[in-house]
Amino acid sequence: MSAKSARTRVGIVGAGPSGLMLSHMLHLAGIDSVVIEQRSRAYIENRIRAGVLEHDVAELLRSTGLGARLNALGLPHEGTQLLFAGQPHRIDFAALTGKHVTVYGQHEVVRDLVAARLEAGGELVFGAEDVAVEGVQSGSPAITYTSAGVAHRLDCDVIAGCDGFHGICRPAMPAGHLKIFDRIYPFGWLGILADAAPSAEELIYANHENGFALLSMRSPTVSRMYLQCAPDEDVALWSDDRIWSELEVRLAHEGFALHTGKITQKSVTPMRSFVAEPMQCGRLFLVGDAAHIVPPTGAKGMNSAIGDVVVLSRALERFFAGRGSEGLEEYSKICLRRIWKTQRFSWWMTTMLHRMDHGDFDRRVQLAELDYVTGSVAGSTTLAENYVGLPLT
Ligand code: FAS
Ligand code: PHB
Repeated sequence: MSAKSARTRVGIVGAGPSGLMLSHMLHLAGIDSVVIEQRSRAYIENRIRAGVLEHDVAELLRSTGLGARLNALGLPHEGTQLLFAGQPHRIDFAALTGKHVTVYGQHEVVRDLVAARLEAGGELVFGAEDVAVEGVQSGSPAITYTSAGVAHRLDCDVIAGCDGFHGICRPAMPAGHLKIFDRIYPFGWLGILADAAPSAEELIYANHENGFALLSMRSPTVSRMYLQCAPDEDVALWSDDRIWSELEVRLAHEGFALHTGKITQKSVTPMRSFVAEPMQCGRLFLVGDAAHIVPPTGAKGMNSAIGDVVVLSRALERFFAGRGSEGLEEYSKICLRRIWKTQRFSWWMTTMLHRMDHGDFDRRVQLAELDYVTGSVAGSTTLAENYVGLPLT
């Protein structure tokens, strides 16, 4: 039986922050798109991942009509604490940059985007199977997929590969087209979600002899915390008690008391830095994790995905308005300039804060770097301006 066919300007593979935000920005520009997602709506709206929005990303969500829940539930943070040698040191984002970040879970951003797209009559296909792209080097690419047992073909002018690190779009590029830059770290993060009031007002990044720890949060009653562990750590070996007692050790400092509670989620995330260049091939454009991955220490994953969306949506707006294809031709070059800066910052935060087992000399240098960064206005400013986010445009 032949496939059901349809046509759209921009076919989008993946309904994570990249795909949904791109579809939202295109809609605001009057450009139609269809989002093809393999998972269910419930799955993507409950997938716990990133937690911090850069200043300009939060402003972009507000300026594109997505500020209601963000303003109600988001937690503005004007600084963060770096804890090392048992002493906390505050980096004052507001004083150093005039900007702040907002703690607001990625799953909340996804919920807001799904609601906005459905309210605007956007076409989101959930539960798609056998998704494939074809003709990306022709002027008429297409996405094929099966939905509810029916074969579909979506003819597009452009395809956006927003399907994450394990998606099908990056592998659909011709052999030899991509140059891959990859670094795999010898550790991962054991992350928990707990019904426990955050034990501090702001995030605490701790460099401890036992390993890195991060105190984060999702709301006044939900904590999000992480422990450095082996990249292939068996989460079953970590009882709730063991997790709380290790967090207590790594976060210990004068006046600090760890609030514990019911752990509702535990998972281990491996750490890697990854970039695929170029981020485009013909009419296929890679966005977000489909093109690049960072260790989450700098809270850049979702934020850099949104950065790509801003560049691509503006280039597509010019292209479909008949104002030329330069923006599309320059897409990868423009994105990679900002991406490599977020890669550097994420690598820097990761190597400065994690136990690296590179010997005593390197350990002393690591502590000296933390001492310098937290004791120098120049050092603190470089961390602050990268953390709150480099300009989106
Ligand atoms: P995503 O991976 O979010 O979305 C891709 C979408 O494409 C998914 O919904 C997927 O189901 C879909 N898809 C994949 N293959 C498909 C196919 N063949 N057909 C159709 N759909 C397909 N970042 C932080 O800043 N802080 C964190 O703490 C943090 N923790 C993370 C933990 C984990 C386990 C992971 C994997 C990532 C984490 N990240 C974190 C990074 C994360 O937030 C990403 O940067 C962000 O999700 C990027 O968004 P997208 O590019 O939309 O990719
Ligand atoms: C989170 O809250 O999930 C989070 C916060 C900051 C990070 C990484 C993760 O650097």
